[in-house]
Amino acid sequence: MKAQTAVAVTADAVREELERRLDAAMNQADPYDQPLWDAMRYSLMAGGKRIRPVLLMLTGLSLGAKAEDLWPFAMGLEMIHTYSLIHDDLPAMDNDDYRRGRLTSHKVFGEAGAILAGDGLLTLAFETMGRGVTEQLDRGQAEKAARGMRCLSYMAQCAGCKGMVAGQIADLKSEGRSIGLEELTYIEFNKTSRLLMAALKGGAYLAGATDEVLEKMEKAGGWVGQAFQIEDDVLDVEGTLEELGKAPMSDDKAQKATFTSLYGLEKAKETAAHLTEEALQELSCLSGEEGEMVRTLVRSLIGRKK
Ligand code: GRG
Repeated sequence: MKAQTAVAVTADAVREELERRLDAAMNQADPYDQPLWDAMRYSLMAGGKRIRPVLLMLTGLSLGAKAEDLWPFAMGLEMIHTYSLIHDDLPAMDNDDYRRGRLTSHKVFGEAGAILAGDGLLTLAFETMGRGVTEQLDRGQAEKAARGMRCLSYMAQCAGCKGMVAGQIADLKSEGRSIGLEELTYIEFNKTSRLLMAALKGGAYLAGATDEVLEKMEKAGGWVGQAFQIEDDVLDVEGTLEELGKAPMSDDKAQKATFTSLYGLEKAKETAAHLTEEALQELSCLSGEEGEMVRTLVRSLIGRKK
């Protein structure tokens, strides 16, 4: 992919380049830690949709950032997302056997192997982003480094105990109980929206966007995440193991309340479409072909097959 030219990149080109960079990042093993890297690579390179890093790249480019300043954060975000999937699948959490069309990490590498693969990816994510910032400092790019630090700190907030981890504990504690819309919204906002907010607002931070744009990206990430989660719930009911790459009806099995179990499939689909429209309004401030690609990608999440 070209670093940045007058010609807009495509989402597929971003995805391809991301695969190449993630693959290269997995080649750091020493003889004694090879099993750790094997487990990290197994999950990271298993062909996820890469929605979050692609959104971060396209949002940042649309707002004027250079690709070279965005890559460490796009890679970091996908590493964080993959760690969360590995840990979510563990016997102590959702106890799932399939993910991304393969056996889950703990099925192949054992529980300790899967826990450490997740830990390795989470910490490598912050090492990668931190290295991006220090390289900017070494080049004397203090303003860019300040943007990078704002983005890094926001990523930690979205992923951690004020975001996805908080959503995960609330989710686990909700199992087997009947919960209302307020609690469900808290869970889904934190478990799912936070990393989409990290993608959209993260890209905007790196581009040095105004407070007004940052706020729009945060709101859009919230709406996209909630729509994405509702679609995930719909797929859990309507999809197959082959289509999803993971077992369907997992929420039912875990006795988890979802938007579909509370309101039914039709209302769920309608709500996801409405939330997507709300997001698209906020995203209308993104200019150029990359901005259009962000909106196209967000639209495509509705009615997806996996
Ligand atoms: C373990 C701290 C911790 C958090 C886990 C990611 C997660 C939180 C739970 C997974 C279960 C779930 C339904 C999460 C909602 C977000 C979601 C739909 C994740 C799957 O994301 P995709 O569809 O996956 O982008 P791919 O494989 O395409 O990357």
